[in-house]
Amino acid sequence: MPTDSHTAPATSPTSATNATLAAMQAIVGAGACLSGDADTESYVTDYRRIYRGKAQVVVMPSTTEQVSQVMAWCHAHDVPVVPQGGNTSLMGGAVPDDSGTAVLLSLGRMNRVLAVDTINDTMTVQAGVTLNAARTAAEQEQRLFALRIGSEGSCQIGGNLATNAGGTAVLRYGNMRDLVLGIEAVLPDGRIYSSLRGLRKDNTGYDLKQLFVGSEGTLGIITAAVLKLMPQPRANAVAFVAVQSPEAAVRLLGVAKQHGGQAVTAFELISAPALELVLEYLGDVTSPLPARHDWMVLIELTSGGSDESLNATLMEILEAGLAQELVLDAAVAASLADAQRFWRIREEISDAQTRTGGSIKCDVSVPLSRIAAFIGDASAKVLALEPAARMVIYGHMGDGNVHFNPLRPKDRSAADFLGQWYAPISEAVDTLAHAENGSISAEHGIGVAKRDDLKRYKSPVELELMWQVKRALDPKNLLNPAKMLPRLD
Ligand code: FAD
Ligand code: S2G
Ligand code: ZN
Repeated sequence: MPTDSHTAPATSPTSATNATLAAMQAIVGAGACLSGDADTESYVTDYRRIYRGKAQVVVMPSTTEQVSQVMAWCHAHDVPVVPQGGNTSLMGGAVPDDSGTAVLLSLGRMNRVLAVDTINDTMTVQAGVTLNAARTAAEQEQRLFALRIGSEGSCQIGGNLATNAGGTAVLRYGNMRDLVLGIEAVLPDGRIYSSLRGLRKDNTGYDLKQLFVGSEGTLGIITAAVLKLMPQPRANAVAFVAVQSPEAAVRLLGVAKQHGGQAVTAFELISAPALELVLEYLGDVTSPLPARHDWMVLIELTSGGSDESLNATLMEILEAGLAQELVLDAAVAASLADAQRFWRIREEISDAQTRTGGSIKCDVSVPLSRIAAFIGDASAKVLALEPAARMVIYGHMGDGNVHFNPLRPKDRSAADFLGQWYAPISEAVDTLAHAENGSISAEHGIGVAKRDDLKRYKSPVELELMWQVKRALDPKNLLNPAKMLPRLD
């Protein structure tokens, strides 16, 4: 796993830090700045506590104007800036390197919902609004903001945009790129770009806002956004289904789409080791199914109709799946509590891995028609290397995306397992995904973790173009330097 070290700062950290701290305090006030290792520790350590860096100052602006002034000062003084939202990303992109030269700019204080327009079906929010707060604000107006990911309590809309977050409802509603209509962002030199318009059609030149989506804080600091709102579904039907194999799961998805059409909202694969891990981690939940099965899927249908008719559609899907010998067993949620229990099992798999340690994260996507073959080939490859690896495979199969995360055997430490297998296993899995015309990062981005791998999987033209965009917007390479883009020299 690459770590990152830069050249030591030009001047002694103390003098630089004092000057920077004074300048930041003059812009945002002393109460909105942190310095010193103890106060900044939680900001400079990533969610999985794998990447630890150092910051001159953590600055917490409360307005776009303050962000602009912070960026203009750092630009004039050649101080790198790392934007941070909820610090829940998993690729090391939201924390500074250990040089101690960077300012960490946290958007957490810019957390206001600015407007909800239920006629235009849009919501305008500041970047520091958490995903949960955004979803709640939409719900209060009988609308749905459709992004749904397990970190919603902490992750922020700015970070969701900067990582083009996906999650468990992409199958129905798309990812953040599909859910945004306008963005306001502060550029590396402090200029403010704004397209905070709630238009679903606007063909007036390049779609500049989309440059910032998925840019991982390397092109601009997102300070606000206009988000699409959807009708709030009235009916919901969920089932936890045992299937013969990943191939049977893909065919069952086809049956679900045939019978359920647009109502198919989520289709999440769960392997037996993934279920065993999360049940052990939760401790207070049992499997929804009486027997053990190698493969399961969580299916969710939602619609504006009645629960009865949607459940009838779900039963049709399961009966057709049984008739075609795709389905081995199924637990259908008979209440909201059941549905929530099924979802809790699915959503907690991620933290179960983090708590266990020793998870080799391969967040891959391949064409849906190839995902079963990929899972078979990649599993065989990993088990040939390490027969005792726990094959924690789960996630958004409906999007062609699985979290193919081999996990350390119970009797091996995380450090030992990752030390021996992180590189060979992630390279073997990523190479197989690439061979299937797939992606080595379907939703979590590149950060530092996958930066150097990118050179193997992106064409020279793609890498050159990305660097040309980076140089055009950030010629001093101050915004989130050494993240996402590998050096080409
Ligand atoms: P941060 O971690 O703070 O930052 C992420 C990146 O964006 C960094 O490069 C940072 O510099 C940049 N950035 C942050 N804010 C801004 C801004 N305002 N302007 C410009 N750049 C910015 N991800 C998924 O896609 N799907 C999932 O299903 C999913 N499930 C998860 C479950 C758990 C339990 C956890 C811990 C994480 C999960 N994630 C998932 C990963 C993570 O939550 C997402 O990537 C999320 O979008 C990150 O948001 P954040 O605000 O925490 O960003
Ligand atoms: C999810 C979380 C990250 C991981 O749960 O859908 O995106 O691989 C993942 O643990
Ligand atoms: Zn995911």
